[in-house]
Amino acid sequence: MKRSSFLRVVFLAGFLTLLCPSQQLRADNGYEGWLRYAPLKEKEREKFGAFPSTLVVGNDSPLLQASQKELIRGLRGMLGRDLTIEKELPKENAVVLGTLADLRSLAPELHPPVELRTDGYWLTSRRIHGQECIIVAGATDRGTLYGVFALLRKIALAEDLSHLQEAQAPANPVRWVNDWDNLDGRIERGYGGRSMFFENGSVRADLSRANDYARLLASVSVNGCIVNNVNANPRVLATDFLPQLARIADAFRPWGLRLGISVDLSSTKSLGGLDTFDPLDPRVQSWWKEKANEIYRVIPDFAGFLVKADSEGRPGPSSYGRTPADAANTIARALQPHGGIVMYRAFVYDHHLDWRNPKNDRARAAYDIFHPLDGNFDDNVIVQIKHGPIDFQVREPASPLFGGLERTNEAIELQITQEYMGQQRHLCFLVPMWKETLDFDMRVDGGATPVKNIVSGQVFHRALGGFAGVANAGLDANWMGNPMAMANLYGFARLAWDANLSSANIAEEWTRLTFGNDLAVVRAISTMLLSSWPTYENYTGPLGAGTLTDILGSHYGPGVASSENNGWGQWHRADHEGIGMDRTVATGTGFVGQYSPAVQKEFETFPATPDTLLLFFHHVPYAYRLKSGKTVIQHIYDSHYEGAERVSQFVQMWESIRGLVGDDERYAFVLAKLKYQEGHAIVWRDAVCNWFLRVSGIPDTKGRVGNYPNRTEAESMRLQGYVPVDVEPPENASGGKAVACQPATGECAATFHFSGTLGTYQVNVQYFDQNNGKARFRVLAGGRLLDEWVADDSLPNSKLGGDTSTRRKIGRVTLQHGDEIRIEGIPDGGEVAALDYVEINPN
Ligand code: GCW
Repeated sequence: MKRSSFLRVVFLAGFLTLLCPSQQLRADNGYEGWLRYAPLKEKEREKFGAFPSTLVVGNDSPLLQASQKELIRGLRGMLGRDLTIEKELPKENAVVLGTLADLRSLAPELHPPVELRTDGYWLTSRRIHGQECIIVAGATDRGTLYGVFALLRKIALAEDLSHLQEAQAPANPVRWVNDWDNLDGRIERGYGGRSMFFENGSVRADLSRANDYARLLASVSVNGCIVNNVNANPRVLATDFLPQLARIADAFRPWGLRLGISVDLSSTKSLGGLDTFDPLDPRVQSWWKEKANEIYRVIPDFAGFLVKADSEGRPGPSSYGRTPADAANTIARALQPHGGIVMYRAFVYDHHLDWRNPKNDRARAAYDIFHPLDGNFDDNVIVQIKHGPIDFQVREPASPLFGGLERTNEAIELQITQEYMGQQRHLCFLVPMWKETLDFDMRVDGGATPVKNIVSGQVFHRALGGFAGVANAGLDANWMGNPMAMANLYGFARLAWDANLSSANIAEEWTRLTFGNDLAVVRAISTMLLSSWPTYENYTGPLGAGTLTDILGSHYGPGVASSENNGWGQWHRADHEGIGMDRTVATGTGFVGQYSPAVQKEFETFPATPDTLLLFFHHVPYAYRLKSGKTVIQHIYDSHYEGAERVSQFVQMWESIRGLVGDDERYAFVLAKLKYQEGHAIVWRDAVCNWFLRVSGIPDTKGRVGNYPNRTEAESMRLQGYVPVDVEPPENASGGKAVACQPATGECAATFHFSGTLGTYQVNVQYFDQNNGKARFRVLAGGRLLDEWVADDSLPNSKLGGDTSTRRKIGRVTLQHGDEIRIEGIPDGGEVAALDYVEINPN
């Protein structure tokens, strides 16, 4: 279905639901995310038999109106109940909704058990004038809205409300998402379709999607959204563009979500007509002041600016010999009178580093640049720090900068969009990874100073700080390209509210809200989620070496050597003797010295360093023995086999809950993704293992690597029309080669004879699904058609290689000795119906 017609269907469905609330019209394509409000089971519903039927709302602000509508919508969906709205306290049980100030005028005797901080809420059940009431009271209107979502969450989780008493407030004042949307409608590192904000250089006419996004974000208490790419287009500040942005802010406002934008620091030149963007030039300073005034005239609750500067080619203060503090303060002073803030990214580094110099280290950059500026930033500036010192790799230590800014506001930047983590095609629940960083104790001045308490402002007594998450949700029906990826958006926001929540808790909560309370479902999905990151790590990058992905291209498939011999600084330094970056003070880049003395002790020596981060901090020979007792090289082999094997179990776990997850559409979608991941994990496994086998020359003690007895290479089959081609790098195809059907040929075939004995087998066809055509494949055995399909996925490459190599699994095939196996390929466009191998495994 085309997107536009699809959206029409979604909105029509929504409209019909409003018209006939009793009818359970469900569009379970993932659009509702964790806000499904699906009818509770009879038994669960009984718990809410005494739930009031009347609603009293304290004031009529837009946020309270949204709160009221949401409560009605949720109760209707889950309990099939409607609420009658009253102005005064009625003579019957009621839900009372409002700010603490509203509550005081209704029932002055009621006080929350603790003082509610900004955005906090209080849920309780109390008698007011003899009537049983459920009270939802917020410190502010926004807090009340969060309270409503919290109450609805409790109902969805079928919690007992009879002794309701909960007062909560967010640990972090800043809980923002960053969306890297370009004004032309593309999203940088977005895997959920095109932008919901922009198209063709303008803000979209229809912003209903942005409104729904704001609702989703508000339900988990996100309070700010940067709507455009950090690689910012100066046009976003143009006078005629601001009213367009104001329309997005309008769509966000009922949900308490404030709009902010990324800005290009050279806007004074490219847009403002000045001949400079020197932050200390008075003309530059007054340009920013006037621009801020102009913004606040159309967006009175504008949140602030996000800045990427002196980074990956973005202009910045270094052009004028100025510091990030100079630049941040200039624009912060423009925003300050209006209450706006500047999020200045610490992701500042030189991507033309000389890789031949063993002392060079990109990981050092943020601390080297920002630590000396501590105390120089204005109070409405927050330094936004990626969680690790490199760039969202599968395993990084906490950035030492968190411990290096005692007199500066900080925020942690987490990447929700799975750029390096399988791009939403692979299941990878990132909450456990984020928690490792949040819980990491920087031991500043010897005390307990975990990252979570630093960014919240608690440790260094900062008034501002918090979380920024790169979300990149798009127009896809399910927002992120995969319903399972929504667990990361949910988890990010829950941690921003309370970083002490456990991964298990968040996984279970999300699963119940998204797929229902069936215990088998909750168990299976939570298990999958919680083991998915270590699994992904296992088949991609080992022991802190970083993701071994193609860092020069898609950041998706394997590309082990791509990080070496270039200036990007994502080096793992693997050669024929060993692997890892020596970052020690004694012999390496000195990066370890950026941590507090207590933390330095954890990383400076081999024996102290945990296995998981060994190669991040040290260069070791392949025969080095880990704490696990394995050698490094055997660990690389074993972990890759274990990881790939584990994904097969995910497929089985998912299949075990068929029929229990509420609807077939999401079930089938996720199953297809998991099956794809199962095949791609093998591509990863083989590429990484073969690369290390070739480079180290040390065989796998278990004899698996380089040894594939059940495979027949396509290049060794009898080829009609197909021609063998080299694949680069060679480890990304079995035997380094594939066969391609050159377009002129029209149709090709590759055949061989089965050499095993009579039995049932599983036939795996490894082919390449390029994104520049829709080739077709047919597989026949002994003249019988086994399977046929169209290679129409949109993987991130048009070439044959690790991004496009895909497995088709054909289960339970009866074969006998001598059967002819024939694969036919019909190319399309630039796609050459390429094949890598066929593997026939006993069932
Ligand atoms: O990891 C890199 C990404 C870039 C991104 C950059 C950043 C927006 O590959 O796409 O640019 O990080 O975080 O600024």
